[in-house]
Amino acid sequence: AASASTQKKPVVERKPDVKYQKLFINNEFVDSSNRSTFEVINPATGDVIAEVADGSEKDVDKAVKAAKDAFRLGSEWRRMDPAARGALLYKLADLIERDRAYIAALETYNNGKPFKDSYNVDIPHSIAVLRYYAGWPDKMNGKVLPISGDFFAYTRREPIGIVGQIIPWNFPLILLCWKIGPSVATGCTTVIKLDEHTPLTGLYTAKLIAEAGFPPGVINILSGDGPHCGGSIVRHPDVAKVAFTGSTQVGKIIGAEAAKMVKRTTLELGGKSPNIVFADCDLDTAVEMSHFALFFNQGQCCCAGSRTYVEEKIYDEFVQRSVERTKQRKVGDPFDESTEQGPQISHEQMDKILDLIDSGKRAGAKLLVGGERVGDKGFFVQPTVFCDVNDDHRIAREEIFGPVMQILKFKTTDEVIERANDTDYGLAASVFTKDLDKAIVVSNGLRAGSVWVNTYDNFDPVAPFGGFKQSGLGREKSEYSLDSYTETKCVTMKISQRNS
Ligand code: TXE
Repeated sequence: AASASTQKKPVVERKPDVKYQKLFINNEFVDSSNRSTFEVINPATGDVIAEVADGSEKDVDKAVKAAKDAFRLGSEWRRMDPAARGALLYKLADLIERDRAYIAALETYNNGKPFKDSYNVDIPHSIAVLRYYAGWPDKMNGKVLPISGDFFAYTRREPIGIVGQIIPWNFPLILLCWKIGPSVATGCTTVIKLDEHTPLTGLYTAKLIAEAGFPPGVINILSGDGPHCGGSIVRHPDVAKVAFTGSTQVGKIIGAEAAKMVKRTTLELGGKSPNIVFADCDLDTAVEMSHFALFFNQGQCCCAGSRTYVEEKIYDEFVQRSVERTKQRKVGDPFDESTEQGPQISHEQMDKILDLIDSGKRAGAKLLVGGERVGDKGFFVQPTVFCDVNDDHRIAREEIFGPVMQILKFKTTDEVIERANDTDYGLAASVFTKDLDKAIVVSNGLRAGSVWVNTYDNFDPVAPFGGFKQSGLGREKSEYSLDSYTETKCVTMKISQRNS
């Protein structure tokens, strides 16, 4: 890799060409069966930037058929050596790396996240995730079992089959890679639906999937709406497993629908993650990381640290420093190098956030900075901080999914653990302290799938991610994710004589 000093700055295309707008089925781009399309909006301006094919139930049938053909016994995919499946993922990662500047620009153009985040976080993390999964196919061993009697028994980890996957708009490329990585590594075939707000980088990646040499039908990528296109995937009888990332509300609908056919299901849903700051922390780190934990990605993170519990002794100073930091946060054109915060994804999301801010004000929480829309073009919201928030305020209970920080005061360790756990969610949590014992005791007491200590949002591919309680079902990334894409088969054979 080039060193920082020799690395060339990318040439940033502020209006990247939108090259692919159709459904990707069997390695070909096709119109939707009824030729209908929907508009894709640039959230920084509100302008239409593309018309994209609107996948219908018929298109889902077509895509599932392609995935089914690719999964037939004796097919190129089923006969492929495991290591060759890994090589395809490495190749895809290399192609994304080759086109990093273009894909990062397209992600920013469509999603509104700052280009420096698309380029330095979203694209490199997507590549790392694909490379992580690329190493797995030839390392998933079965076992020979010490069975009693004259038998020989072994297990095999077989692909579940055709997988249906549905992703949201907050990390379009990253979540595509989180989904196709384990599917390909385990030898499944997939039909994945992109979010209707952000289909552009996924459709471009489709082109790279064909270029990498994946056999037709192994990965099919659809654009389309939730209830019809997404719902048809979930209900399709040939889809054996559903993997969904999105709201808890929709996750419950999908889980219930999938359960009717005993489909395997993984759900990665919402959160209201507690971030606990003890008086004995390194305050500079805690202020900066708490700010990052909430405001990163315009606050649109399922694991956003959206309940900041601060110990009484340092509460006033923490509040004051957090407000100062938030006042410096630069909001604006996501293509500007100095921008830290772009627009929210849609008018609807912006309205939801402003409504929750209002509820906070009305409930009596103290608004210290922000609280309004920025300008009247695009969907920008001011970085906002509330202090003196109570546990029963809506802003302390509901997922805001925007740049709105809630600071709450606590006195004792037992009290804060109990309050942190008093929620239907359980996705993530964090602890800031220099006391090792406290860090471990509190981490172990928190009912959340990820706990970060003196840091936040570490998303290394080796680490599992997923929720306790209503934040989800199952784990993504890491070796744990492979279990939900495989079935364990046990083959038992009668033999004439078993010896030790
Ligand atoms: O999510 P939806 P929305 C939360 C966040 C946000 C709220 C609403 O709080 O404010 O959800 O966002 C597809 N059958 N998160 O409305 O509706 C849909 O097309 C099948 C947290 O955008 O859950 C899209 O592809 N699919 C979350 C995906 O579900 C359906 C990220 C997500 O959309 C469907 C996003 C249906 N009936 C929002 N209805 C996270 N966990 O990070 C919708 N979809």
